[in-house]
Amino acid sequence: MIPVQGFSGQRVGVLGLGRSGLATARALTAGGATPVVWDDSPEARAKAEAEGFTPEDLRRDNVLTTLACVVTSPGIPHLYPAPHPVLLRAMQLGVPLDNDIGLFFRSLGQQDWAAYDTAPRVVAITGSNGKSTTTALIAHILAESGREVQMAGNIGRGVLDIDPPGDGGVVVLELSSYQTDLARALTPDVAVFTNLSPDHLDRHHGMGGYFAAKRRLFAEGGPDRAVVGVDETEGWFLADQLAMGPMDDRVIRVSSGQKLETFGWSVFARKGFLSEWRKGRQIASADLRDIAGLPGAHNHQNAAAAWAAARALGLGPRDIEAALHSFAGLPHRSQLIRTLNGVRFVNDSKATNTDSAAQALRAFPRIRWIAGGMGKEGGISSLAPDLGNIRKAYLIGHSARDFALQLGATPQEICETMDRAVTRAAAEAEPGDVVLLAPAAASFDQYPNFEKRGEHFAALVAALPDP
Ligand code: UMA
Repeated sequence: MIPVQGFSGQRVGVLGLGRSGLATARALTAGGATPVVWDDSPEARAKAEAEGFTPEDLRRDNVLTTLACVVTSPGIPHLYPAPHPVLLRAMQLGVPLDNDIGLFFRSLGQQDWAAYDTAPRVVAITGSNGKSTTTALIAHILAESGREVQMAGNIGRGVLDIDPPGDGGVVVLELSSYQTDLARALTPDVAVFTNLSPDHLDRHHGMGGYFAAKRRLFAEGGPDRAVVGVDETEGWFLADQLAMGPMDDRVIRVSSGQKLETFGWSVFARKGFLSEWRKGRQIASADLRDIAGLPGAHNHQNAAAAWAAARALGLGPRDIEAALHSFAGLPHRSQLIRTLNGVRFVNDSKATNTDSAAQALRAFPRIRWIAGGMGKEGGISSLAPDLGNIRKAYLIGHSARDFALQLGATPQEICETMDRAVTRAAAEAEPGDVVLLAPAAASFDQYPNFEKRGEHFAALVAALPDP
């Protein structure tokens, strides 16, 4: 755990007692502060009490006015669509708001760093898509190169929960817009912006607010190096704002699809090949086409961003390339489960909407597509341009019949259940085919969440008889 500095002997409010809130309460205690905890859910309060924390009702002014700061959780709105009443009242009383990310950055530096040969460094990754894969890939590359590395943030572990990093250690943080929007300190050594597409717009009052929240990662203190995906206008703008000119190599521009040869530093992937350019010359390249854990152009964008971040940390191209090959991918995201008789079985259960299903459909040839579940508004009509690689669709769940109608001439079969879909797809697949679970729908009609859906698919595939 990272003991929180700067609040010793003071009372600090903690609103929300999930993963980030509980880690914050523990870290405040370790730093000598008194966490004053609250959650709107009685169950969450009971869990905190069982851990020895004493809930106090933060809705009361006479509690709020005793606090040096209120630390809130990312899932609790502080502005839009409406501020949580505790946060609004804290603002009206002039009590500063912060989150665990802000506390982390102000508390990370320790006395004993003076004795280290290499001070610990922090890489922070934000963006709409590919954050988790890019984060996990950077951590994997560092670990394969023998570096001490820890991963936290939106990827599932509260940032204050990690161990104090050792000599030369690297902390890799995935940060959501909820987290970057509020943190009072944001000082990574390397910051990565993957890409931008509409998401969480209700929390940010539209696209402008969403981009502004992400941009804060590059503004509050400024990273030494910025890795910026420039496949959208917002990325071009951010890179332009950060650099003194095109040859300023503090900014590493990254793309999937565009050639970027005229900048101080750039990394781009085109047609399956990654190139790194510096000051007008190509200095490294890698063939990404056969990397099983990183299929498709969207993963090549992730690979380019991770490559750039690892280079910014001083790693060599050959070490990075070797590590890309051993990256297994994250569960439920283009995850290769098994190859049987030349047929690949891929779990992309995280593809709960058409945007992410489209990326998966573009990433593979000859697809036997398992899709369906609780479809979103509009069904799969927007996928019409991406159906060309599908040999046949095996449709499951609530939306199976709607999807069937929208598929038109694409061969299809209504299977209802995952069991039947896997059995039918496996029976009909030929060597070179890919049986792809990319549902383009939520899982809630048949599963508690997308993870359980993916696990069920993986279990069924594992149980298919060997030839
Ligand atoms: N709560 C209230 N009042 C409210 C709303 C919530 O008291 O009005 C309480 C809930 O009762 C609950 C707690 O707040 O006890 C939950 O807080 P939270 O939703 O912020 O969840 P945490 O468990 O703290 O997890 C958070 C991130 N969650 C969100 O951003 C929604 C996790 O990201 C993150 O991994 C974790 O901190 C550790 O850093 C998850 C996520 O869904 C994966 N992220 C979103 C995404 O990826 O799209 C942004």
